[in-house]
Amino acid sequence: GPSYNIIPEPVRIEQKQGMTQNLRFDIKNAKLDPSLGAEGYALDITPQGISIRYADKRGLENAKITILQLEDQLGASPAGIPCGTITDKPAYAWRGMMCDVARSFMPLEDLKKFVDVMHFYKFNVLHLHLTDDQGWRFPVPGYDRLKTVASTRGPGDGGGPGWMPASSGMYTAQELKDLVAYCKARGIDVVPEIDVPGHNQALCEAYPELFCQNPSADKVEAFKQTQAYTSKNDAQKQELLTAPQDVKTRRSGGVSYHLLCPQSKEMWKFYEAAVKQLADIFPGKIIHLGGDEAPAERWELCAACTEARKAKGQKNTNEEMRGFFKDMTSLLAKYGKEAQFWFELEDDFYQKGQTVYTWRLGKTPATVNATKKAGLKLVLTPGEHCYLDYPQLPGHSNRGWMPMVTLEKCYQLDPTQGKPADQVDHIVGVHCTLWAEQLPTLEHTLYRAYPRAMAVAEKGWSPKSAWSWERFQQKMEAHKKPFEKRFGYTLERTMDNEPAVKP
Ligand code: NAG
Repeated sequence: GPSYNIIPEPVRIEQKQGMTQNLRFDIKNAKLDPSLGAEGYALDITPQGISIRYADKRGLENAKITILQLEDQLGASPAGIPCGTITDKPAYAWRGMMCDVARSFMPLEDLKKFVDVMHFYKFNVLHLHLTDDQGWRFPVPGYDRLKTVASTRGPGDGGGPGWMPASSGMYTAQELKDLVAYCKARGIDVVPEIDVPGHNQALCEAYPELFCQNPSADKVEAFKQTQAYTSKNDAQKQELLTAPQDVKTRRSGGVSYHLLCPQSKEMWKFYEAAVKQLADIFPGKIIHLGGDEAPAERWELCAACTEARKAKGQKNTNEEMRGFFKDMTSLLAKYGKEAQFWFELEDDFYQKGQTVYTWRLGKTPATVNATKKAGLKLVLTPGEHCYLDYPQLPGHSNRGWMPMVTLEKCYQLDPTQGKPADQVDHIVGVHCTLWAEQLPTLEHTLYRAYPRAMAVAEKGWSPKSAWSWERFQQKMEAHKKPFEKRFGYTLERTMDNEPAVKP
């Protein structure tokens, strides 16, 4: 029968005779044992207390978390919990959560609370989405308008879908270094993201010269005759032809047409300074470059881009995108960093060996195959299971368009994709997103993040043989009370206890 209420479920549990009320351990007696495998640990739970073996620094952290969860269980059953041994290590090396501090700024203290909870479920990557249309959140020396212009956003237009409370704020470099240290102490890596070449209206308001400039009147007239233009609605038509000098930090969700101009020297100078700054703050190897949702109409229209495509023999804007990603990747390499991207299925934008994320609804099976063929590594963030900004209970707001992602739907994530191991050996792990257009505070974010992230955590950690939806639900129920005590935050999700989005 059920023994330990541990999420994610350990690889192996051997129950022994007897019960214990004694979960004490002496960290000085913990034994290093690399044979347990990366991040692995083993616990011997006896009436005399617990002894620990661990494979590495993270393994020791994981052992401590498991013991905390056992303490919670003992708290609920004072007669004792069963004796036994636990031998454990993660199925996947990458278990991440993305926090979108660009759409809604989150003060450092709140970010640390977000980290505390993800740590409790053995996530090991914090992905910070630091820039987007709605805000720029870290300083770059010499570019003061990032703070005075790009880090401030007014409230969204009107109520209903697309409406967002105002949000302003920028971290100092020192605050971000504090966060990195806080995460490091808990075995968590931090991956910063700067989204290029789209998703950048905040930057555009501050520094319009980094973006494609308006095309000539002739070109605009000709463009107006094309299907690409006539098929758009009036608002889209207007946005598309707005001069970068008139673009404002975006106050709704959606996709911006304004792209960085790969032909702008100032643009490369700016990103060199930005990458240098990120390299100074974040010791990890990775910088996520976004790369999602960058409609290419303005590259098509831009005189400088058109000329450059011709000169370089690029047949179209897809080839231009590939070239741009390659140049950005080289810029990162100068600072010892590797690029990651949100995968856009339609096109072959990436360099062999790079890591991309599958995210688009319905696209994951095809993406798994395409990335395997292209020699890419893959992080699983399918919208159907891992987009935790989506509603979790029928009756919760879907913001006008979002699909329902119930806890059970999250638990249905299968990182093996039901395929033979050699077809999915490029999958490095699982990742949740908390896009924050409609998540203005930590409270809103945690409400949507949990308990669903616990399901994703189990799928990233536990082997298939240890998965059980029935058991998972029981364990989640058992976590509710102690979770509230630990984090001062409820795991109850009802029809009407979601915090409202207020101005
Ligand atoms: C996606 C956008 C994201 C947005 C989210 C809302 C990606 C890679 N891009 O379309 O900017 O916040 O939807 O769920 O997810």
